[in-house]
Amino acid sequence: MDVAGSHSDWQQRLTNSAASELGVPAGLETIRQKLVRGERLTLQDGIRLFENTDLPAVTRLADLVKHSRFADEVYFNSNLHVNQTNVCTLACRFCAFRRSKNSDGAYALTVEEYVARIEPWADNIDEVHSVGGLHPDWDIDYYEALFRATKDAYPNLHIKALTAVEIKHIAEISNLSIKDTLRRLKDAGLDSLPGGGAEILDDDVRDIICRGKESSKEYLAIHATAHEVGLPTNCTMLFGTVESIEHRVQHMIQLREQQDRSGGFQCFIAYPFLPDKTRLPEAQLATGVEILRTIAVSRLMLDNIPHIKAYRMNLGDHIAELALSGGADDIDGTVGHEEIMHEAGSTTALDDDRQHLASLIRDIGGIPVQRNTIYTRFRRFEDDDDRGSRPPLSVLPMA
Ligand code: V47
Repeated sequence: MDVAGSHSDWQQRLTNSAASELGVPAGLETIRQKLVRGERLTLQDGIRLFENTDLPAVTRLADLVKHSRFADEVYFNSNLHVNQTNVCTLACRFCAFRRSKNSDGAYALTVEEYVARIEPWADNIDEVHSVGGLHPDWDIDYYEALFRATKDAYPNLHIKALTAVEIKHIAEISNLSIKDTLRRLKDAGLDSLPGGGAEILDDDVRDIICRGKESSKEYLAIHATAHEVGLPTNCTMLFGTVESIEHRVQHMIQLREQQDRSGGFQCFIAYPFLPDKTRLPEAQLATGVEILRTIAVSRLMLDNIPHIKAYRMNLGDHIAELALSGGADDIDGTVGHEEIMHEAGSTTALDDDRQHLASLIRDIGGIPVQRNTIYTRFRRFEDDDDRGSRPPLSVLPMA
């Protein structure tokens, strides 16, 4: 699977661009030259970018690469998040969302309840994004029924669901291989996998922040298998817990190498740890500068993952906007309902207003373009594209 697009086209534009007029400081000149020559950045380059205190220079380089690929366009989609359960057999220390099965606030949606959650939004969305806890009693039968019922009710809806560790859990309790699990879920209607759960791809760090979760190798292997069976996926990084800068760069390099092998990552999302109601008092937490630098470095390191998402449900509108000027090209979707980041302290407004997303994008000089989940259909968003005034994107002819 190749979602990376034509490397040579954007690389050529980058080479031809006015990069040399940018006034890149001496410390970054070698890296700029490598980018212009289309050379891969190394671990040391990544660390040097992180250690460079000239944030505008780093974000300018990232913005240059973003513009070489996508010019002024910035992408978003119309989607809804529905979490099928918060019951989880794991207890990751960074997670404020999970509950034990019989505790206050624990819930597990029936298939009917899940489908009913979508109903009020169905005319305005083309993607449902669903992740949840590792429910001790749900095997593949529940998820097959869930996806079948969803597709029966909303055939045009793209189902992006289940993180790698959920796939592992379903496979284990259903006595199936990862590949058979993914194949069966795909047959039932699953269209792609979100990127959650990568955290930091280092098993010592994982042992501190999410003991018992899938290993780094397993995260990559499950995504590779998804790519193999024809399911595109996203990938993520949770930063600002206990990891070092080197861990972050190594994380990006591992994703880059996996992408070389299996090619199905569509986008990368880096989000900082939000600490409310979590159990990680030793977390470093990331400042605004650190967040912007991390997203910019990801654009520069991940030369084979086309899209870099600034997830406003985690970052908030202000930082998300700035990230769009520093390497990110995507602001995710309308979302509608969100629990994971809001339980942990996010105050980002929950709305389904495409006008609002478009205005954030225009604010940084971008052209808002509505995309579908797998970035194969695009439509410029116009001022009169009011919420609810058009059929869902999936049934519109694309320009
Ligand atoms: O896997 C959990 C993270 C992820 C916290 O693929 C936290 O398009 C910060 O992955 N602070 C779920 N982060 C969200 C996710 C995602 C979101 C939007 C789009 C896509 C996509 C993926 O949230 C979890 C975990 O890594 N998370 N708790 C927290 N306290």
